[in-house]
Amino acid sequence: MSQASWRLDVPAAEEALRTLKTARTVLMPTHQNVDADGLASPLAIASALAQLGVRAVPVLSDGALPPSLRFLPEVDRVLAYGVDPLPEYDVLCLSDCSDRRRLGRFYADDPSRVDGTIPIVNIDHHVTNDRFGLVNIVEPRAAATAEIVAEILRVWGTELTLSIAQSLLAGIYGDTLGLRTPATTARTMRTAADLVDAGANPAPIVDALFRLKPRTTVCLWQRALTNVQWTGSVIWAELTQDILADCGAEASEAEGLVNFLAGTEGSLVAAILFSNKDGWRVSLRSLNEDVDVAEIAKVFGGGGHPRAAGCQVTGGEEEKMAFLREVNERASTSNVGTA
Ligand SMILES: [Mn+2]
Repeated sequence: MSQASWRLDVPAAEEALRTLKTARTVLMPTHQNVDADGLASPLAIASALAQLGVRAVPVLSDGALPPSLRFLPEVDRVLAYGVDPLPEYDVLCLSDCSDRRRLGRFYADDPSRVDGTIPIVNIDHHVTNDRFGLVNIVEPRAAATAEIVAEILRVWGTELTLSIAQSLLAGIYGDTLGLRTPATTARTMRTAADLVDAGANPAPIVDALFRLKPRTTVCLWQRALTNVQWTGSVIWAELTQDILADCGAEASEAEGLVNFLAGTEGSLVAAILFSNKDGWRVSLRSLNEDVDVAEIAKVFGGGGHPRAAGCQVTGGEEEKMAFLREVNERASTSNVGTA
């Protein structure tokens, strides 16, 4: 299905650069549970700003670098929140962050950090983005924030170095699962091809993001798959802190699992429920065009994309089952005669 192409808001891209250039230091906190797009985008922007003599520092809001993202170029320049001291900063640039609460502990420890007192440049492709920035470049039709960043850097006149090209391609591949998702357009592919022309190499990206996995991930999948359950058309599995600890695994290692479950015949939605102290953090996926999991997640205070979203369920077993029943109901009623 071809989609109407989007057009970069060029004046906003120029205004973003003007704002970023006023900074002595730009801080770039990532969203929590950072993924390839969420980290590669700020890395590419930081490199582009370095060409202009502007210091920009990406910060992992969760305080840790997911092992699968260690391959990203110049990842050594990334700080870990709560581990490394934060530099003084006078402009914030958030990329791939649909709302400020997604900044995890960086937000929770002090919400006034992102109340607008320090100007925010907001670059994102989530349809649920609430345009919280002083400058907002939000394009939901882009398959990845990195796809938008590639356009922005063109406007900025950035030299497309090997590491910038590799970062941006990693961001695009990450969100499109290697140019395979419905959000992937001809334009996405052309941008990817331009990046390959600039020297980016897809092979190590595909290996790092989709093939290589630690043993802990196999342990996690093994434990999760023995506990797969159905609530109507919702296929789901719960991962407790105990399971994560037994396997020595991180929650981020279950991302592939929820995508795997989403391809199960007869399912409309796949969910992984990660238990936490308040209840569960839920990751939702659907392959069905008629089911918008971002809309479903929104009902529970979450957000994301039509095919991939997340939210928090607060409470106990009763609230958990009520949540799953409601997801099933919303998925089933939004859908006419499928699966
Ligand atoms: Mn993204």
